[in-house]
Amino acid sequence: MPPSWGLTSEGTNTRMCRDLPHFSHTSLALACLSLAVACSEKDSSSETVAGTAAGSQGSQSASSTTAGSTTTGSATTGGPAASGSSSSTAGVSSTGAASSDGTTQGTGGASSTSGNTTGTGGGASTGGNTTATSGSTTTGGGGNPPSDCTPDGRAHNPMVTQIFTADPNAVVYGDKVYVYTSHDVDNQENFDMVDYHAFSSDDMVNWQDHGVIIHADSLPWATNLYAPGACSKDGKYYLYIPNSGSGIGVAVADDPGGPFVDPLGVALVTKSFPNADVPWLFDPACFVDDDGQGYLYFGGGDDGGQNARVVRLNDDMISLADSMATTIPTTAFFEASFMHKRDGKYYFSYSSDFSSGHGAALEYLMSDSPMSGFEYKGKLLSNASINEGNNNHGSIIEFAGKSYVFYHNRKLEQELGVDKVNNRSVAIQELSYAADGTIPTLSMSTDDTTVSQIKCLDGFAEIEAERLAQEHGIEVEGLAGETVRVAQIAAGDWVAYSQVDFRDGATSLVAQVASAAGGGTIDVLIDGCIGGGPGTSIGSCEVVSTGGADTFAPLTCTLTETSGAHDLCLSFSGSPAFELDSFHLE
Ligand code: FUB
Repeated sequence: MPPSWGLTSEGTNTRMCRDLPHFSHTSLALACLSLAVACSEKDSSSETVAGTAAGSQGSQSASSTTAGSTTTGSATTGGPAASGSSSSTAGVSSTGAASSDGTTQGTGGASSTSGNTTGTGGGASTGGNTTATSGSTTTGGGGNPPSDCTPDGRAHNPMVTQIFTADPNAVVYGDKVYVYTSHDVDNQENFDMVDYHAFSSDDMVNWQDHGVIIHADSLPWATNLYAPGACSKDGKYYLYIPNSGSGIGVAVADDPGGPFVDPLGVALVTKSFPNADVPWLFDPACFVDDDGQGYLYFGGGDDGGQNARVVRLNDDMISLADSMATTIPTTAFFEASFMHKRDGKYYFSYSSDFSSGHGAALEYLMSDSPMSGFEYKGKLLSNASINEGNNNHGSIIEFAGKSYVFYHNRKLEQELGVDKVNNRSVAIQELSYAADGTIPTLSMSTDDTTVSQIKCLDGFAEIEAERLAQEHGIEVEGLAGETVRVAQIAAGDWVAYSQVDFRDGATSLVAQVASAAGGGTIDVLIDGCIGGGPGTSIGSCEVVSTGGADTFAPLTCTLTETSGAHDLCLSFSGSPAFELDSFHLE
């Protein structure tokens, strides 16, 4: 990714296939996939089946000032801070299990509930493994009650720009949508992915990046992490993980935002499992039916549509209940299995092959049963030139009364001039159903904005800085469950949040920043700033030292009093030398 968009080159990712040539059209791309699979497969003899853009805003508002933001003695948690990412959030304490960053699962003792008392140090959080807790469980804010806020926001296409994302597996957990994605490595020629990110939202526009939720380094049986599949059962969250096209394993988490851990240490499904010897043993999709029965769908390969498989899972979700996989006969099946259920009907969707009339569309079957009796119904999403005649991968959810399809496109890489067909990005569109339950074919959109925002983002609750509607130039760094934060901030970069509720009036923005020596300015802008427009400045503050590059402390920016719903941007200027964890309004 060009530096202007700030993606770093993740140095450790490419293990194999580095030297494969660049494939730029369909047939060669298919060859590429096969080669990538072949050359990244691990020694099959060791297989084990377990258990049977824009420039500086230049809005130098003179209106406000920095606040103290000292950090010493601030309440930090213990617990190992892995990966050198910063350790703790000063003053925002939470206890309990390492909830994923920003999901309000930690119960937390003295967690900041007033929303305006962050950074007071004192009551250090407890909790052995509660590193960081950037997700400070601030709920509700001090000051005035939430307004009757009607958002006027639209999801962006693609929905994430800080990294390339692909193969979205969207799932609704509680009142949030979680999207588990492959992470395309910058400039990858093939499929060199080695970790996964999860993104969550309760409004479909502001998407929280939960950081790296699992990495191939923790999976002894896997090298390249292709499309993941996610589902939940009995309070645990499962991620089914393919090792390119050679096998599927599983990881488990207590929080949907991770971190995920492999309980087996070996693949769950390999080609030695009866009837699982498909050309590409990958693209798992898990589905838990209303009766609690879990199913794992998978498969891929271009030979007559007979490579889709399903196998039942045991209650533990980490072992197989069937003695052999069942074939799901399809039309033009290629890859990207997905299962969802609506009004008692089972929908098995997939990406079709490149034969005439198909062309990597998302197509689907319907049945009254999860394992058999499927009828081909046609395309639900046609592919488009934005995908350069290359692969597609989708998932479908029902959320807050609407239906959505998630898929990937090549819009961002084309805008960036990256010219790699395998730097993909996830997009969202609304889906509709006919009265008989079939899905009218949708055209893939290239619009900059797609679905409507469902609700406002409460500015008086702590907002993770990486809960982004859009960004320019920054990176999101950190491991799930630790301090995931906005990092590598340079002058001209910005982060944007859609339709933030300022309630009856906010007069300051309190940001959790970490800076060794200080440096840089945060300009607070509203309206017209998403996408890099100038917006309207309502305040700014200079970043001072917090006592350490990993020491987060509150920095208060005084604002021109502002109320109601506004797009909110934090634009960085000067010589930024800080990272940003979260913020709230007061
Ligand atoms: O991302 C790698 C592979 O590309 C996936 O496993 C396929 O579904 C295709 O999207």
